[in-house]
Amino acid sequence: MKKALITGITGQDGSYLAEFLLEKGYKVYGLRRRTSTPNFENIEHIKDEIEWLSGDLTDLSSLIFAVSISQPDEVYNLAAQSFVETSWPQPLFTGHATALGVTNMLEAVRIVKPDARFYQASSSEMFGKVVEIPQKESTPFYPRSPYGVAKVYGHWITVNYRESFNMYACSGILFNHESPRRGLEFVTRKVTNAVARIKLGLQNELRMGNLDAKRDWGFAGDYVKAMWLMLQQDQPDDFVISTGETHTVRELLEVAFSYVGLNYEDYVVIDPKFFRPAEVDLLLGDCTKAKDKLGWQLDVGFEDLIHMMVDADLDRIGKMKKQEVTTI
Ligand code: NAP
Ligand code: F7E
Repeated sequence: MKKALITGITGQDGSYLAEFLLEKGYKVYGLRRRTSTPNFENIEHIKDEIEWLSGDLTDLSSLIFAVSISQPDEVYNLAAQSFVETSWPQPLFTGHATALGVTNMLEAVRIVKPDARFYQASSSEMFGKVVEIPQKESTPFYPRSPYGVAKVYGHWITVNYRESFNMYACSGILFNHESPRRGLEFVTRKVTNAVARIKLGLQNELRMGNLDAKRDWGFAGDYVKAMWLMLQQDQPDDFVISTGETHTVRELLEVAFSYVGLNYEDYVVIDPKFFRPAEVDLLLGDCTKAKDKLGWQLDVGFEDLIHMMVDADLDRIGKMKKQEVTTI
């Protein structure tokens, strides 16, 4: 039985990856930081199948302990301060967790289990103010936020450990990927949650930032398969994972609102509060290398993804509303 250690297992990607690996027969260890209230929402359904370890990316001792206990064949480093907007008011925490946290995890693996295969969750945010369209593995980085800068460090330290210590370490440069388990502050989920609330009569406006930003949005369930594939190759390497399509935030609004028979222009209010100090205007990935070398392909397209998320939010909020009515 293969053993995998996942950091960031309570997040969107961690929960899909844990499901995927359990289905493949892996023993899954999940590193989880202590929180004052439980945050198992994404992982509740498989919570009892996971071996839980307590730790934090900023605490090397906890990572050494986690690798010693789990003796993993594969390590998926998904934990990070992952919300771009928060990286401006919290640049130092973002740097500690999202940048130096990667070195901590690599050190724990190098010291305790150097033959473990290592996946680093790198990001299309590294391309930032893009110097080439579409972006591929060889495109130079130009990050535009403390988050993007931290991810560039995480990417290069992963490459460096591969080259310095001959470790099997891969960096997956993933473009935006979404799902019903996406955090509520990210734009897709903010929109689908608001659409459901407006449809159910719980909200009547939606305050948004830059509607002209363009993103290459895919489904998280498809993307975690690529992470696993990267660790099954003969040689470690870095790969871009994307859909090869880009859409504006405005198109996202159109797709989500029209799905429930509404016009977004009747509800959306532009609020300067949601504009960023420096924006990433356009992301569009070229994942030819992943398709050719990994045989990776995606199943869910943009419109189906947004419809799936609206349906999930309608269902979740509808049930909560019903519960409230019956308890009153
Ligand atoms: P997410 O939902 O925000 O999950 C982040 C996870 O990291 C959570 O489990 C969180 O724990 C954990 N975490 C945060 N700080 C930590 C720390 N100091 N020590 C230990 N755990 C910590 O993110 P996601 O969307 O699943 O993304 C997974 C990874 O891929 C992240 O590294 C992200 O930056 C990267 N990425 C994401 C995308 C995307 O579009 N989703 C694209 C490219 C790269 P709590 O539950 O306690 O908060
Ligand atoms: O913003 C614009 C915003 O917060 C997307 C993370 O997973 O993907 C994600 O980062 C775009 C930006 O994601 C609102 O200005 C407009 O241009 O959903 P987001 P992100 O910043 O692209 C990358 C690949 C990661 O690695 C990150 O971890 O949407 N936008 N109005 C808005 N964004 C938000 N959040 N809220 C708005 O009201």
